[in-house]
Parts: sequence; structure tokens; C-alpha cells
Amino acid sequence: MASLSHADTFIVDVPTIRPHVLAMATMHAQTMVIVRLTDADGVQGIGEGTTIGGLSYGPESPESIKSAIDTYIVPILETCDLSQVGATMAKIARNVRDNHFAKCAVESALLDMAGKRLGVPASELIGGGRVRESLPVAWTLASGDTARDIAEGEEMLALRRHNIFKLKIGKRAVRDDVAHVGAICKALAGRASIRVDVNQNWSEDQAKLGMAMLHDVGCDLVEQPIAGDDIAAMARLSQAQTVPLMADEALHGPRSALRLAAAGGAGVFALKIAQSGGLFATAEVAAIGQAAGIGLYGGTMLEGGIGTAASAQVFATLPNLAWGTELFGPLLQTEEVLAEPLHYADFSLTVPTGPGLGVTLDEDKLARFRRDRTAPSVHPVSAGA
Ligand code: MUC
Ligand code: MG
Repeated sequence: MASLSHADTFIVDVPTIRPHVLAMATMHAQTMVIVRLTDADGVQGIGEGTTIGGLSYGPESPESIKSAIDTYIVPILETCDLSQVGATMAKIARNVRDNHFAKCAVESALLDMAGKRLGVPASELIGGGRVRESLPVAWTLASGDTARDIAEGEEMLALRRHNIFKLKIGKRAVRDDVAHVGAICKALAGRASIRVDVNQNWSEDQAKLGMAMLHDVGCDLVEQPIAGDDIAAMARLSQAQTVPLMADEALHGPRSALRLAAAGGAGVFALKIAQSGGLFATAEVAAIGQAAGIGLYGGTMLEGGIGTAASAQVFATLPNLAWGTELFGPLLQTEEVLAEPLHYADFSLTVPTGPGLGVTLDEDKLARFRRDRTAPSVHPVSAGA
């Protein structure tokens, strides 16, 4: 029986290397919720629950993620054998609705602990285990300026760090956005795959026009052009347009994946561990997508090193990842909160090989970046829980 001894949760704010301009928010920093669980034997597990732009992206905020864990999930963990990850998560699911980002952070920490106990990477506790040691990684060009984005793309190609670029659009008029994308497609033609993410900011009519024009300028993929809850309109667009439509905000775990697949609402799924509600649920979303002939892509909530490592552990178990991944979150931050940074080279991320998530927190950086630097946010639980 691995009982809980301590549960610590921290809100951590790390500046970004440049403003990251998205349709719904401009980021100057990324906020992560880091959870650290310690069992009675002293085995520790870390996990991360991260969103983008406060409440502008989705229904969970950093503050609500922390509060859901502290107030509702930790008391459940006190009653569980933490070595039984599936049973623990099933008990949490019975008592806590939705709150996928909070659940993902906790499940990641449990898998980290379980992997450490067993001496295997978390990937070996998911599905059939690891089938790849590295993952192709896209970069998002979102400085807000076309010339600067082209220069950044050139730099990434020269460094052999990224040759897939996602452009964030949806803020300007459709024709202005397409002109921006077209200029980047032209500048990097034949050397990179260019994709866009509209973050739900178009109407169906704007999307019809935008997707047709984006196809003509050489864009390879259009992510979430319209509201994620309008599956019927996503299906109309996905079936009528030549450029593939990727679902992101529409996906909230296996049931939404099944509804979307049944409706023909997407040609590609952006898999996200936080949106799915954890690594196990992400594997289920991937299985549904694969069975429906939908292409798979490893998405991100721009997590730091812990959430990125957790994502890599599950994406490494997927034999078909035709569209690659975008696990570049740590590279957008001025500093990584890990003792050893993740390894990026040759357009790919190396999947960590150590036990559990395969990464270690840098305690000094945690102390420096945690929001409540003056008040320790440690939550000891009752002895013997
Ligand atoms: C999103 O909507 O996909 C992922 C990469 C990026 O730049 O923003 C995100 C979130
Ligand atoms: Mg997206």
C-alpha cells in the first residue's frame, strides 16, 4: 500500500522569450500548476496542469486547477493506494466531474511515482508501451509580425530545431491573415510545413473563405477554425474543404472524440493530455481517431518541462503520429524548471528514458518562480492517510 504522505501544489509563472500572440490572448509569461506527491516510502511524483491565457482558452484557470487539486482531489488521494494508478483515477473520476487539467496533473504525478517504483518510464504503463524514442516537434510563429516570423522560421531551420511551423491567426480580417500566411509559405516554400491555428475565432462563413484561400497559398492544415462545440459546422467544413481540418478545442476526452469522429468533424485530432483528462484518456482519444481513419498530432497547452515530458511519454506509445507534435513549450520559456533540460535536436524531442516521467524538478528555480514565494504552499496530510 503506497499511502499519501504529502501533496504540494505550486503556481509557477515563467516569462516567455517573446510575446506569444494568439487570437484570444497575448502571452508574456506562462503559468503552470505543478503538483508534487510524496508517499509514505518517500517516493515522489510530479505532474503539471497548464492552460493558456488565464480563462481565455478554456474553462479551467491556474487558480481553479490548484484549488480543485487541494480541496477535492488530495482528500481522495488520502484514501487510495497510490501505486494503483487506474483505480485511483477511477475513484477521482467518480467524485470530481470534468476538471480535466487538474486530473491530468495528478495522473501524471501518479504515473511518475508508479514508474519510479517499478523502474520503468511512464510510457511502459500505457497501452503497448513505447514505439519511438523521439518525436518530431513543430514551432509556433506568433510574434505578431510577418517579417519577424519569417526570420524566426529561418533561424529554426538553420538550427535544425524545427521544420514544421504553426501560425496563430484569427485576430485580423481573414484576407489579412491569409496574406500573412501566404508570405510565410512563400518565404519557406519546400523547406517547411506551414499550418495555422485559428483558436475558434472564425464564423463558418469566414472559415469557408479562409480555408479555401489558405489551401491556395500552400497551408497544410487548419486547426480549430470555428467554435469547438459546433460539430455540425466542423463536419460541413471538414468534408467540403481540401485543406485538412484539425480539431483542438472540440476535443475533451474519449466521448467528444467519438462524437466528432462519428460526425466526420475532423481529418486530424490534436491530442492533448490536459484537455483529454490525462495520459490514459489521451491514449483512448488516439485509439478512437485511429479507428476512424483520423490523422494524429501531439498537441500542447504550452506546458513546461514536466507536462511536456508527460505528453512525450504517451505520444511515444502511438505508432501512427502522421502530423508529428508541437511539444516545444519549454523552449518558449526563458528558463526550464527542470534540473536537466529536455533534449531537442534534428527537428525532434528525445523522449526521456528515466523512470516515471524521466525528469526532475529544479528546486531553486521552483523557489524562484513560484507565485507564493513568501508563503510556502505545502499541504501535509494526516499521518497514516
Ligand atoms: C493551441 O491552441 O493549440 C499550442 C501551440 C501554441 O502556440 O499554442 C498552443 C495552443
Ligand atoms: Mg490549438
